[in-house]
Amino acid sequence: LSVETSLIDALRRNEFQLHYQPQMSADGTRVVAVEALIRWRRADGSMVSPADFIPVAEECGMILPIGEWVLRQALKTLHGWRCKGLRDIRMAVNLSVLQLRDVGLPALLKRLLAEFDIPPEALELEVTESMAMSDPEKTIAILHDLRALGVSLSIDDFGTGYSSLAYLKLFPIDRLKLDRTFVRDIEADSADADICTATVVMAHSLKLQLVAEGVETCAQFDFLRKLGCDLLQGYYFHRPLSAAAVETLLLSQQAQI
Ligand code: G
Ligand code: G
Ligand code: MN
Ligand code: NA
Repeated sequence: LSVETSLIDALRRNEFQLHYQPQMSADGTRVVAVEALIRWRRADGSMVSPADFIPVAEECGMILPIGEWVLRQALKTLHGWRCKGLRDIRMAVNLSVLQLRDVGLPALLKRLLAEFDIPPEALELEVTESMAMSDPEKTIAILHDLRALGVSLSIDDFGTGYSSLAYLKLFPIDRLKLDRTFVRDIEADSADADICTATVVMAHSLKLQLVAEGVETCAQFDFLRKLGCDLLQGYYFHRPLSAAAVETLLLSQQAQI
């Protein structure tokens, strides 16, 4: 059986799930956003990593229906939280390059935002640096169309692709997500620490927020907090969680105010 067939079956049998990883405020105390991350739990209980099946889904075209499922599920979850009074949370969703280039994307987003009564700014779309830079002129036009809907935009895995700063400054985006490979060795590798520092300065001079990814230790958190990172994401704070676990977290956070 081809993987394509099993991806079609997986969608039909509801084998995909979303987990949500919190993004913390600069001081590390509050959850201000979550990133939706897809999981495939097969009928036999085994888990398949998106790193393995997303590239296959991109090749066989299944990424469009899967990507639509992700957007719908993420907004449905957000709607559920908002109905419980948890209205200050942003939902970030990863886009594949085929979704980004799909002419139907703005209409799909508009429809889903209306269906779940979500203010557009509560949705953030993550586009990787390599996707964005593979055809930057086209990306600028598409990002402007998405921006016109009012959604937030971020560049994911920043620092790992071939970036053109000339184009970066033309992208109508809200934030950069510094790739976790730079965060990982902050303590051991002074070049990586310097890259983190320079990227925060650059992001801020472009009026962008900087999200540090892959924060795993207190020392990394301290370093990044002192740099003035705007948002922090990583296992040190939270792993990707179920919707129910995030809800509990948000409710307890709200009770503290
Ligand atoms: O969550 P995890 O580390 O297993 O994710 C592995 C990779 O899969 C990451 O690069 C992540 O961006 C990507 N990924 C996770 N969920 C989605 C999704 O819903 N859509 C797309 N296109 N990529 C995703
Ligand atoms: O490419 P993208 O940034 O979308 O991928 C997010 C992936 O990073 C998810 O699969 C998530 O599980 C993983 N991730 C999140 N936080 C950490 C972390 O602190 N350390 C590591 N190694 N991976 C992380
Ligand atoms: Mn991401
Ligand atoms: Na990333």
